Amino acid sequence: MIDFKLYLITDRKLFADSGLMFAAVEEALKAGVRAVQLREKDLPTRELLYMAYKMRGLTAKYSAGFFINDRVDIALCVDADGVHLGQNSIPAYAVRKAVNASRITHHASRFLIGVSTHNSEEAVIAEMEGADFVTFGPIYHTPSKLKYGEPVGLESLKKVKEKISIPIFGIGGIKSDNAKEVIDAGAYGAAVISGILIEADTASAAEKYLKILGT
Ligand code: 3NM
Repeated sequence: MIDFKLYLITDRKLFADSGLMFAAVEEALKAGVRAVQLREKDLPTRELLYMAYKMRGLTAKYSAGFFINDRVDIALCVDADGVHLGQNSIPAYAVRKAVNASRITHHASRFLIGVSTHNSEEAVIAEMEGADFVTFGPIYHTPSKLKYGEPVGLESLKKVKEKISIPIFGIGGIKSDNAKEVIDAGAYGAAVISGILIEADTASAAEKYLKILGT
């Protein structure tokens, strides 16, 4: 069961230092954000682990879900609620097997697996391989177009929605003023970086999304 509609993703490069990022994430949590993904792909392992422990503590304080991008090992180390896999990550079925082996004794709740997808084939495969949810995008142009490719648009979101039954989070350029059309096209929720983290008033930016998406 995915009990959040707004999926906040981190990017420490938007901040002068990581302390400011933690402060912004805390503001968003206070405003009601229920899930955070730590996505700091270029950090050395030990720095990432340290940041992950800290973010786990912060999200736990607000009873929010916590996901680690790509690194299943770090997700398990810090007792995250799940992992978010890319197309080049270990596939979901392999993660599930490893996690079942390591958590069986002390965890009642399911370890959640999200997968980043960019076309319907990837989404169908993610579901078949055991993902609990996918992100699908980029829906709109993002400032970092080179990294994420051309927008896939709302029509392709509608088509993916017809093909899979796990929740789909739209991602890429989703702002509070276009979030409703993403939901209307079939998304369960929205995954957001800049729409929340670059806003001077993080809390009110988060509240705007939550009002549209629901918590
Ligand atoms: N993944 P913003 S788009 C991290 O399409 C990410 O898979 C994407 O940032 C994908 O909310 C994206 O600032 C960037 O547009 C999302």
